[in-house]
This record gives sequence, C-alpha cells and structure tokens, in this order.
Amino acid sequence: MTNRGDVPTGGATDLLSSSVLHISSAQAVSCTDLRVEYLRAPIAIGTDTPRFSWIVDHPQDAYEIVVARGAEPIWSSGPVESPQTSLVEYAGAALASDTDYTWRVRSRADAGGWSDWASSTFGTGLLDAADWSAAWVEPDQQDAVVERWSILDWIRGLGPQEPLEERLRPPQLLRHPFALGERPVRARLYATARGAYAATVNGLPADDQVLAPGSDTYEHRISVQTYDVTDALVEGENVLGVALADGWWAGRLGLTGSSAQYGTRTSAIWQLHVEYADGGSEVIGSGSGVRSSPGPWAYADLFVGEQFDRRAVPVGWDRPGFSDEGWTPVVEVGRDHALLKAFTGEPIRRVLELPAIEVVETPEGAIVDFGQVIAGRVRLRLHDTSPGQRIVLEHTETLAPGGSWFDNIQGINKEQTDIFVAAGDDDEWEPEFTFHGFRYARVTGLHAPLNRDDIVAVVIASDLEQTGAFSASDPRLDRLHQNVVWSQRGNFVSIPTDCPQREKVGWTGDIQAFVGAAANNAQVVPFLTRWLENLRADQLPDGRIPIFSPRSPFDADAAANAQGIGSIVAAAGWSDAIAIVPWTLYERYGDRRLLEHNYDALIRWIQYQRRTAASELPEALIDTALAPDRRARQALLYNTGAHFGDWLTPSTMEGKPVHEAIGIAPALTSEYLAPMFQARTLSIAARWADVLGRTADAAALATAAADVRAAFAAEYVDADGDLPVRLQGVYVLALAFDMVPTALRARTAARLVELVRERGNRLDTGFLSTPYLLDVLYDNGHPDVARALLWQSEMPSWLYEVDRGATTIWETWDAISPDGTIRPMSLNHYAPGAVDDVLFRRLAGIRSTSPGYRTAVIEPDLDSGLEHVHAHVGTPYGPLVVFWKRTGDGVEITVEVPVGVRAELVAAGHTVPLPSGTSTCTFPS
Ligand code: RAM
Repeated sequence: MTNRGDVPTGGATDLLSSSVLHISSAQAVSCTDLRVEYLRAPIAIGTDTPRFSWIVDHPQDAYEIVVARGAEPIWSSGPVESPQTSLVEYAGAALASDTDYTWRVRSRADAGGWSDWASSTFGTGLLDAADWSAAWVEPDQQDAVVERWSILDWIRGLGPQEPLEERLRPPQLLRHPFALGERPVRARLYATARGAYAATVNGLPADDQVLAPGSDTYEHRISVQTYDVTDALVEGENVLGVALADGWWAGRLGLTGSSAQYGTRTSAIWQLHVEYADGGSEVIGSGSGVRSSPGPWAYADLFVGEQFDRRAVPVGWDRPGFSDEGWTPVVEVGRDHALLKAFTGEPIRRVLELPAIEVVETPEGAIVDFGQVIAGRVRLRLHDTSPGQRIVLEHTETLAPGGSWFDNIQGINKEQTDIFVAAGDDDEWEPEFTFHGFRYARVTGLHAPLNRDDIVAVVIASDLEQTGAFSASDPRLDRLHQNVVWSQRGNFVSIPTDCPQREKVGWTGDIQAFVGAAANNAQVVPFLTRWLENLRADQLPDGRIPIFSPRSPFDADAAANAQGIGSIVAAAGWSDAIAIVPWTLYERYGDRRLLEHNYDALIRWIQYQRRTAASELPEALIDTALAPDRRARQALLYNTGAHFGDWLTPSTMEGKPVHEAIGIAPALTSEYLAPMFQARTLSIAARWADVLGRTADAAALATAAADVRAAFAAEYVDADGDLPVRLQGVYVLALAFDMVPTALRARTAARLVELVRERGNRLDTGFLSTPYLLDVLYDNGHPDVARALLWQSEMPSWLYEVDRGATTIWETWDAISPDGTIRPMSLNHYAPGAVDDVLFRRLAGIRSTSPGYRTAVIEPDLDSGLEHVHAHVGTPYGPLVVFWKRTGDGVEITVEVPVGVRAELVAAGHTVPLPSGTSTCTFPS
C-alpha cells in the first residue's frame, strides 16, 4: 500500500484535475465562495440573523467578519479563534428590511497569517409585516368553479360534470401605471399572490423565475418574491404588469384533482420600493389605481394545462402609453400582511431545454420524443400560422402500445394538454402557468409536418445547485443515478412533491425516504427549510404532522369526511419526516438552526404518539383480558390507527387492480411499522436534544426510545428473532431501527436473507423500508445479498426499470411490466430512488461521520463487481471526491478531501488518515 499524499499523480488523478486543490505554504491563503444562508449574494434573505459561509484553502484557526451598510460597518466579529467556516451567525445590531449589505471575511491559516479580505453582498427582504402598507387587489373575475372529489370518486372514476370551458376560467392581467420623478438608483419589487403570477416592469419580465409565488400552505404563510427592477424603471411613466392565474391557490391539485382548495378568487399584492440618488425614497403599492382585464388565456391550470390565444393579447398592455380605459378597476380586498414571508431559496426557473430526439408523424398528430421524462412544458416555434389556427399539445410520460395517451395517469383532470390559438404569421409560444410530467408530446393542428428544431422541452424546477455526481463502470448504474437526479429535479418544484403528472403534492413520506439521496445531489437546505416551515405551519394543534404539506382547508375537510385511507391525517413514517428530514440535513450540512426551529414540532409529534399509545389498543386486543405487564407494554407502543404502512410493497400488489391492492400493505404492516418509526424518531430526538444542550430532554427521550424498543421486542419479536409478518420490509425496518434484541439480530437478518432468496433475490419492500434494505444487509453481514439485489434486473428491481428504458424512477416497479402493460402509476416518483444514497455511501463509500462532514469515512465497496466508481458530494467545505478503480494487480483509490474535512480511508483491511488535498492509495488485491 502506498499513500502518495498531496501530490496529484498521473492516471487516476487526471479525471480530477479540474477540481484538485493545490496546497503549498508559499501560496497566499484565501477565502472563496462566500455565501449567506447557503446562497451567493442573495438579494432578499428572510431573516435578520443570517449565517455566513466561505471556503478556505488552508486549515483555519481564526476568522474575522465585517458587515457594512454602505460605507458604515455595522458589525465586526473581531478575530475569532475558530476553525468554523460554515454558517457563522450574524451577531450585530438588528438588520433593516429592504436593505443591501456588504460583508467581508478573512481567515487566518494556522500555519501563517491572514488571508486577504474576500467580500460579497446580501440584501434583506421585507422582514416584518409592518413593512407592508399595500392593499391586496382582486381583479374582476368569475369565481373559480369548486369541484371536489373524494378518493372514492376517484376510485369509481367519477370526473367533472361540465365541459372544460365551463369549469376553468381565464387568468387576469393587472396593470399598474405610476410615475417616477427621476430614475431611481435602487428599486426592489416585493410581490406575491393568492394564485400564480408573473410580473413585468415596463414590459420586461421582473426576472427569470416562473410560477411565483410557488406552493405554500397559503392559509398560514405566503411567500413574497423580491425582484431587482432598478434597470427597468425610467423617469416619468412606468407600468407594472401582473398576470394572475389560479395556480396552487384556486387550481386543480392532488390525487383527486379537486379545485379551489384555498380560495375561489385570486388576488395579488405588491410594493415597489425605490431609492433616488439624493437619498430620497418612495413606496408604490398595489391599490385602487390598478386595472384589470382578462388576458389572452381562456384558462390556465397547473393540472389541466392552458389555452392561449395570441389574437387576444392586448399588445403593449404592460408598457407606458397603453390605454386601459376599457379595463376594470381592481377591488381592494384588505391589507392583511400577517402571513407574508420573504421567500428565501431558489425560485422555480426554466433550468434546461431538451431538443426533440425524434418526431414521428402519425394520423393522430406529430409525436415528439424528448428522450427524458421531465416536469416542464414545451416551447414551439410556428411558421406561417393562420389566424384562429388551433395547435394542441398533449403530454405523456409513456406511449401505450394501443396509442392511448394518458394511461399511466390515474385520477381526474389528467388532460395535460395545452392549446395555442394563432394570430397569423410566425410565432413562438410556451405556456406560462402550467407544467406537466412528460417525455412525449403530441402536436396536432399544424399545417405542415413538424420540424424537429421547432420544438423543445423546457424543464422547470426549483433551481437548486447541483453539488454531487456519481458514475461507475456499469452504465446501468449511471442511468439509475441519472434517473434519480431527474426525479429529484422533476419533483423539486417549489416543494418536494410525489409526482409531477398526477398529484404535485408535498407528501411527507416520500421526502423522508429520499432526503439523504437528495442531499448528495443538490444543495437542498434552503428548499427544504422553506418546506419545513410549511410543514410546521400545517402541524395540527394536537401535534399530528400531516401526511403532506402544504395541506389546504379542503384537504382537512376531505380527510374528516372520508373513511379508510382517505381519512388518514398523520401516518407512521410520513409524519416522522419532522424528525428524519431535519436530522438528515443536520448530518449532511451541520445546520443546527434546523434542529432549533423544528424541535418543538418534533416533540409535539412525539407527545401525540405517546398519548395515542397510552389510550388505544390494536383492534385484536380490545376486549381481551391483558396481563398487566402486556397492558403496560401496549400502552407504550404507537401501534393503532390507519397508516400507509410499507406502502406499495410489491408482493401485495401483484395481480390486483391498484385501488384494491394499495390497502393490503397498510393492513399487514402498520401495527408493526408505526412503533418502529416511533422508536426511530425518539432516538433521533434524543440525539437532537443533546445537540441543543437540552440534557434532561435527551435523557428522557433516550429512555423512552429504549422502553418502546423493549416493549416492541416483547410484543412482536419471537424467540427466533422472527416478526409477525413475513415481509422483507418489516424485517428490514426492525433491523434498521434496532427493534430486535442484539442476541437475535443475526437470526432476524438470516430470515430477511431467506425472504429475499424466496423472491429470487428481488426486493419486496415498500416506500418505508426500501431506503434501508441494502444498508441493513451490508451492516448485518450480508453484503453479497445487497449486491445481488442491486444487480438484479428482473422485476421488482432498480435495474429492471433501467433495462426497460426508464429515464426517471417509477412509483412502482411494475409501472410498466415486462409485457409492456402500463399501469396507472407515476413514472416520476423519487421515493424508491432513495437507493441513490447507497450508491454514494457504499459504492463510492462517502459517509459523513460527524455533522456536516467535519469528519468523513471513505469506505468503498470494492467487491461490488464494479471496475471503477467516480463520485463527489458537496460538503460545507467544498467537494469531497472519490475515484477508485481496479488495476491489473489491485485497486487504486484517489480521494480529494477539502480543507476542513478530516477524512479517513477504510479499504482492504486498512484505515488510512487522509490529508487535505488529493491522495492516491493503492492496494494489492
Ligand atoms: C400517493 C402519493 C405518494 C404517497 C401517498 C401515500 O398517492 O403519490 O407517493 O406518499 O400516496
């Protein structure tokens, strides 16, 4: 074995050369990549205690930060003896709203002097409701049609009663003219809507985001966007334009596709804050001076799609000089500012464009293949249109053999269809207020065959920074990883959703399964922090964490009036997102604030579980004479109520229609999985309390966790280590969450192996257990079985999907069966893609062993059957890169460790401490 230290040498390191850190004491030390709240130079953070991060190229022993407003320093940390480079909290005088700041940082190398100062900027949003004075304004409109369906309606296939045109309504244009005495030197537009909106200033888009304000639990909070519009304003007359559609507020959403879930009327609010060269300032807010008119859309709905008529565009409506005399004055509908929250994080943008890879002309229209399942829409270039020509775009994730179109989308409102009505001449069009889950588009209504260059798929997503990558010698694994990345992208759209083509809902169970994988691929903290704020706002007064967030008043009603699965409000595994999501983020990013902010919600969820455990018995035990010790044990276990259990467990779905099959795994597994997640959450909470210095809580939570485990083992684990249900998932979670007494673990694990073998080395795990399946096998002495499952290519398995040409992760393994049958399941559901985390942690072997990768272990599975693996993750200190490959006579492992991470390599029976920089180790085989 050789350890070649910092010197990048030939071969393996060539691949790394672009990101190699060169360290030498002669070189001046520096700070780079300055961030505030994870973002580079954000213009409007939503907190008055921002945190600062930077990257160093030298081991730091002290830092110094100065924050200034203009030329005036408002906070200086002074030299602080600390290696901390990430999330250093501002501790100066209160920051003002709507203000730009500069900040600079320097860092002292422990072996030398100070770096140069590095500087950056940040701005604050409107931090306080009192910063608002504008009125909410409502354009003239018909009320949105309220169409509400239950899950039963959905199962029975009940749908809308009226034709589309009568059910949907047009977005409105709002026009706000105002005059400015001079050109401002700084201007910020703060805007939001109860609906989805697009803002323009003097005809120019306020910025490049789409579908603002995004999805929020609008009953409790509404995100406010901030736009730097300084350059768009002029002296004299200016016009602010807002196009306002139903969006998440009044449009169709969720499994049932019910409409108007938050309200039946859209409204918007904005304030333009301008500053002049002489220091004067002005605030121009929405109010009675605004006029509205229906726009060029017949309708626009997130689910259904939109219909746009080019002829109906009031040309110049959002620029000065347009006559809005026929337009209707808006109605002011109050000045309620309490729910307005500065949006922090990455907005939804058009993140990529995909060309058509194939266009096939058929009698039914031109069918376009973009080669990739995405969330987004199509942009179409048109030549020589005739006035009134209708071009119809239908979207689907898969082509059914019989040519039917929406086969994999179950539910109501599954049109996914956009219609463009032309005005004549050449044109170009992309919908504004909708997005679809699709790979294929069918275009009808063209006068000539579709030219492949005239159509692109526009991918929309919350524009997160991609921080990780994985590739390996087997292209199928690469594809699997890419499929996960695509499913993450397609479902990280304002909130973490389950699927873009059917529900667009922030299911808690899905993201708790996926958060680890998500954190490898992208910088997810601002995005998930915002979602957690929604989740906390949606927590019920009794402590229940809902199964999805945002949760609308309609959702609450629907659950209250349903039975069975439709009545579930909180559920084992799903509600535990309040523990698992912040904790996983803490492990990966070391962000303690996430723990502080979510602690109370976590404890309230735990208390709810405890109360329920104490007051309810599983049905089979009610009215039975229970010995006092059993009664006492049962009183500790959260094992009653309706849950989703190990949702969509393959063997429970086989050969049955979906709506019948989905109830089976919940019925079989909930009683056991619920107390397992209860114990898991308690253990997380105990460690969490410890981090926060709440020692008494930590001890009590650890005791509660142990008590639940002991009660569980006594009630449900027999003397052979067996559990009441012979399903892989139950065994997986029992092992993963330490529910089995140590002495029996090996037997339980052996039984799990038996269950896997019985299924021919194919997995039979549902949403809750799949993320743990391979880890449990690795950790309990069965890496060979883990590998067999990973390399399996028969259904159900990850590579089955890959072999079938999947470009995203499917909701169920049999969404398309070997004979080509398409089930009504989503083809873009990240939850089963949680395995991606295993690719990083086991195959590349990168693991954070203390919060935020302060320490890390690199322990690749060199016996995985691969020839090479190349991966990196983003750490708070920079990328951590691993490249290993088999050589003729052994294996060569190159690791690039950013300064600030203490890493060790564990391979071939050796443990090697790794210095910062690039090291290559070789081991004989
Ligand atoms: C489905 C969703 C989601 C899952 C729930 C229980 O409808 O798509 O993935 O969490 O049900």
